[in-house]
Amino acid sequence: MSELVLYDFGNSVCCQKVRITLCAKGLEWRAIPVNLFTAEQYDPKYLKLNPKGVVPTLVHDGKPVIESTLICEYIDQTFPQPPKLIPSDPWQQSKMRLWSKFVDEGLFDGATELSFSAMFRERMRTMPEEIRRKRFRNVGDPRRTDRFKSTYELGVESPFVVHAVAAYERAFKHLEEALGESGGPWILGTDPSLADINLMPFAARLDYLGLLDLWTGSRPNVQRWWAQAQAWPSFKTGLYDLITEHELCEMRTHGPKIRDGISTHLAALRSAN
Ligand SMILES: N[C@@H](CCC(=O)N[C@@H](CS)C(=O)NCC(=O)O)C(=O)O
Repeated sequence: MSELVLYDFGNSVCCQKVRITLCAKGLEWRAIPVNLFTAEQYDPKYLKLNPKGVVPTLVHDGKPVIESTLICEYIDQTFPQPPKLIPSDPWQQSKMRLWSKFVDEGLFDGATELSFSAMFRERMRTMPEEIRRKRFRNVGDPRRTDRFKSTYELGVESPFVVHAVAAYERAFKHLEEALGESGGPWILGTDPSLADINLMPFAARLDYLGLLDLWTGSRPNVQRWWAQAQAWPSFKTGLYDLITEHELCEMRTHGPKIRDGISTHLAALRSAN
C-alpha cells in the first residue's frame, strides 16, 4: 500500500487542486499543515522538499513532487484507476493543458492578488512587524515581493489587481466559448478532467469572496459549469468540506469590500476591448 503525504495549507487554491484530484481518484492521504502565515514554508527541512518554499508538496512513498499542476498529472498517471482525468487523445490533452496554462500564467497570481487585497491585507495590518517582514520575504522570486508590497500598500488600486481582473476575464471568456464548443457539461465534454479541476478552486475563491457573478452574469455556459462543479462529490470533499467556518466567514466578510473597485476595473477593461 503506497503512502501519500500532502504538505498543505487550509484555504490554498493550489492545495485545493491537488485535494480534488486525490478525492476524484478515491485516494487517501495524510495532510501535514504548513502555516504560511508563520513562515513554516521557509523551514530548511521543508525547503529541501520544495525549494520555492510554497505549498503543496506531495510525497509519494518518500518521493517529493512539487507544482500543483504537475502533482495532479502525477496522481492521475500513477494511479490509473478510473476516472481518467487526463484524456488519452493528444489533441484533447493539449486542450486540457491549456487550462493549466491559464492558471499558471495569470489566474493563480490573480486569485492571490484579489484575496490579498480583500482579506490578507487586513490580516497583515494587525501582524507584528517582524512577522509581516517575513511574509514579504521570498526564496528567489522578487516579483512576488513586488506584488505583495504593492497590493498591501494600494489594495484594490494596485496594478497587480488590474492584472488579476484581466486574467479572470480572459479565462472566463475562453471558458464560455470552450463549453459551447464541447457541448458540456464539462470543459472537454461529457467527463470531468484536470481542465475542470484546475479551474474549480479559482472560481470557488471568487464565489466565496462574493465576486463571481461579476464575470459569470452574462455567461450562461459558465454558470451551468459552475453549478455542475459544485455538485460534483470530489469538489465537495476535496474543497468545500475542508474550508473552515472561519475561512469562509473571512472571505464572505471582506470580499464585498473590494467589489466596487473590481467592478470599475472590469468595466474599464471591457470598454477598452
Ligand atoms: N506554482 C505553484 C504555486 C504554489 C504557491 O505559490 N502556493 C502558495 C499557496 S496557494 C504558497 O505556498 N505561497 C507561499 C506564501 O504565501 O508564502 C504551484 O502550483 O504549486
